Order: sequence, then structure tokens, then C-alpha cells
Amino acid sequence: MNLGNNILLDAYHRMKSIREFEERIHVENTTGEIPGFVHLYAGQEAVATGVCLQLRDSDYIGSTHRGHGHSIAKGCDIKAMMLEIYGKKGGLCAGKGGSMHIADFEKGMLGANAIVGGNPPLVIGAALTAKVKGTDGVAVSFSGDGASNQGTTFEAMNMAVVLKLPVVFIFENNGYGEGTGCDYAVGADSIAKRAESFGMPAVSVDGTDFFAVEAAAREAVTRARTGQGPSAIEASAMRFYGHFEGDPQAYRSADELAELRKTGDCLKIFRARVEKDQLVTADALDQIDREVADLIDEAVDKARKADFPTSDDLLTDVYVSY
Ligand SMILES: Cc1ncc(C[n+]2csc(CCOP(=O)(O)OP(=O)(O)O)c2C)c(N)n1
Ligand SMILES: [Mg+2]
Repeated sequence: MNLGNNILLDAYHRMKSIREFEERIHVENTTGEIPGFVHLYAGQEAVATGVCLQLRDSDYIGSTHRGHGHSIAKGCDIKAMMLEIYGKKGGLCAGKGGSMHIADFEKGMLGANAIVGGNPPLVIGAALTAKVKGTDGVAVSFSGDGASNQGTTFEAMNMAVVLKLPVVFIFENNGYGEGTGCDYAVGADSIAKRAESFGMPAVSVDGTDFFAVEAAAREAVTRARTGQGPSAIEASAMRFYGHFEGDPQAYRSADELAELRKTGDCLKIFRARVEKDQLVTADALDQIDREVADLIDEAVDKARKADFPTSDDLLTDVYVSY
């Protein structure tokens, strides 16, 4: 399917924004100004983007500890995200959540989640809400290969099939759960096949190929939106950085990382494809590169200068008001 110029530029904008955001945090984190743990998503941009392009603000996603990419792809404000990661006032969660707890209900971002396997049960709740209310809303759960082994994930997949919920389970197989290889930790041949055994359609795609992810996600989201129930997608793409910032990565070689940057970079793969097929111009992509670089500069500048929450803010945002 020809996606058209606007969608392709939108996709590139989202992927490039995620990449620049993460590359910059990798650098800024060394200054010691960013509190808490940071897990970078660079390398996996085509997955979040290919999936979130199918979604509306009123659809929900649930994310992981590696959640910046999902948040950006779902439309969260980048400057407010940066403020949040710096723990500053004006952050998406008032500077009280930080990297691993970014949420924005207005954009359907239910939250990053530090509990591995924590989000599939939340996401099927959002899907059940959509079904009970009779909206055509869809909910999408992003999980890693490690999280695919959690009991919570199994229960959520089973319940989604039994209740025929409008949900899509995305399994991002980046080869590792912390420092443990998924060839060791995942007992099944493939995560997709295991998901299929719960009774839903499931496919495996190359997560560095935006077009492959987009096509699989379009089919799965359409199924969910039209009342045909859940699906699963296993998308394989490696992360460019360590499990967390500061991870010495003793479990993989420098050669693996160099090769990844050379042949497994979804942005380079996207650019090569759209330029070769003359789907968009190189100038238009360069223009996006410049815009995104400026935006990230401004976001970091704003976050560094902003104030921290004060002790007066301590007891706000604790309880929900109905
Ligand atoms: C329930 C639970 N168990 C263990 C951890 C510690 N932990 C944090 S991230 C992680 C690995 C997750 O791997 P994966 O799901 O593949 O996601 P990735 O980091 O590769 O994106 C683990 C074990 C946790 N946060 N929560
Ligand atoms: Mg993983």
C-alpha cells in the first residue's frame, strides 16, 4: 500500500524525534542532572512509530520502563517529557514521575511502567472499557521479550481472547532482558507462536523495517477496531544502548554494536527505501532533521533552566479527584 507523502513524513518525524531525544539524553545523562534510571529506546523507533501511526488520541497504549519512544510516537509533548525526565515543574507528570513514569491521559498514554509485565493487565482494562462503552477504541500493550515470559502477560492474553477485547499485544524482541539473551530466557521458538497458542492471530516482523511494522500493525488495529478481537505482533529490533544508562554491556561485543549502527538502523533503512522509491524527497527529510534538532535543543535548554517542584507540591497529585 502506498502510504502517501504526509504519512511518510509524519513517520520520519516521529522516528527522528525519538532518536534525537534518546541520543541527547545519552549525552546529557553524563552531567548528573538527570535523576534516576534511564533506559533508552534508540534502535527500536520503527516499532513504536509503525504502531502508533494507527492510533488516535482516544486509543490507549501501555508502555514499559523503556517508554520514551512509545510516548513520543503517541504524541506526548516533547518539551514536557524532557522537563519530566529532569524532574522539573511543568513536566508531563509535574516532575514527580521521571523517565520511568511518563503518562499523559490526554494522548492516551497510560504510562511507562517499571514493573516488567505490568502493563498488559492495565491495557486489557482499557480495552474492556472501550468494549463495554461501545466505542471503537483500541488499546495497545508494548512489552519486551523479557516481559513476554511474565504470568501477568499470559493471563492478559488469555483474558483478551476469552472476552474478545480490542487489544493488540506488541512484543519488542530486542534480544535481551537486561543482560540475559532471549534465546536462553524465552523457552518457545518464537514469541509470536506462543501468543498464537492463546488463540489469537500473531505475526513476527522485522522491527527495523518501518513498512513491515506499519502493515502488520494496520491489520491488527483494524481487527481490534472492527470487533474481531486481539492480535499479537513480535517485532525484532535491537537497542543501540545498554539496558540502562551506565550498563557496561559485558554481555555483547563492540562488533555487535558497530554492526547494528551500520545495518540495523531503522532510520537509515527508512531513508534508503523512500529515497530509492522516490516516495519523499531527501530535502524534506533533511528539513525534518533540522527541525527536530532545534526542538531537542530547546527542550533540553528549557528543562535545565526550569525549577524543581517545591515541598508545597509534595501532597498534590497524590489522590485522584472525581
Ligand atoms: C516484575 C519485575 N521483575 C524484574 C524487574 C527488573 N527488570 C527491569 S527491566 C528488566 C528486563 C526487561 O526485559 P525486556 O522485557 O526484554 O525489556 P527491554 O529492557 O529489553 O526493553 C528486568 C528484569 C522489574 N522491573 N520488574
Ligand atoms: Mg528485551
